[in-house]
Amino acid sequence: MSTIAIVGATGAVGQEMLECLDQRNVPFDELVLLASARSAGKRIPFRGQELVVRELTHDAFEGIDIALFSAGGGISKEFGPSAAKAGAVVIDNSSAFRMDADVPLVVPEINGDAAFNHPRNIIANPNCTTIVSLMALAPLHRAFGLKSVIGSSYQAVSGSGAQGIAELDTQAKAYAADEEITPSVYPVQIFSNAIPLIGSMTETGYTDEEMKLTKEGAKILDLAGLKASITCVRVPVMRSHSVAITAQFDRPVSVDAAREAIDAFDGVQVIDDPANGKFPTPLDCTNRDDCLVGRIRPSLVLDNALDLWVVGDQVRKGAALNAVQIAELLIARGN
Ligand code: 2RA
Repeated sequence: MSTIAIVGATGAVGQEMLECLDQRNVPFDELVLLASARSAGKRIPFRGQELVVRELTHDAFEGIDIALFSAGGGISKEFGPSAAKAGAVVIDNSSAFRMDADVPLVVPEINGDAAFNHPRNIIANPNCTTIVSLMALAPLHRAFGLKSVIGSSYQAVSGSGAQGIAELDTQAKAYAADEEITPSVYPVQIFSNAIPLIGSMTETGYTDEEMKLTKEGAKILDLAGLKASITCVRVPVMRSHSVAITAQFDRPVSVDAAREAIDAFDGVQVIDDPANGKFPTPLDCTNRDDCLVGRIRPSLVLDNALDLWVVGDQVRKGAALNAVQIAELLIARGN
């Protein structure tokens, strides 16, 4: 079996990785938790025992078979190559290596086989909004040939990590107490608000977050000509992302055929009877593995196109679960 390390074990995604490893009974010999010197020594309960967090250093990866990274791009860039050199397969949740040609970018249900070709011993976990969007788009692409995507995302504060969750909680309590709300994580108040800017602006007029769906989607679907135009919005939701999508295809598409294609795909379910109050919301998918799709309808604007709504737990399938599923693929094949 394997020795697994989690880098960033005390963060929101790191904690969720522990949950996923436990709940899915992922087989391993030893679990090593690595974090900053500030967190070293912390004791984290796991399967009735307590794991002691070790300090992340360049030589902390001896004997590690799989290193799950979720500590930000800077940490991944600094320590990922050391882990890979020590023989660990790095599964990195940051954007550090996602677009490197020799690093596979993997959603197991979509392009799982790509995980086995990792010449640098590094595998990249896609951006959460990309994962959630593609869990709806991938089955439709296979059935009808995806051509273009136009969308808007409604992204949970968990996308900003534990600090984002704490910010919304603090502001909600301040609002309830009729106290002044002072933004800190975001440029403006997030409670009872929506912020149409996630990440940093690029010369295209889109943010780097918005450009990820185009770039990462094309790589994961192996669809070089994919066009995607999305507006990413931060909303006062705790931990699940939602994406409203208009998707155009090469071939004619029907709502029934789309529902059938999505329902037949692992990791995603259709909840789509809005006339009878059945549609998926961020709360419906929170703490769940599956992404949920609804409001599927013919586009009123484009030919061979559908409008739809997809939700997914940003911390779980959008980050931790996807990374753990990649690790499961490697373990099942003996790394
Ligand atoms: C966000 N997708 O939601 C980005 C990073 N997790 O902030």
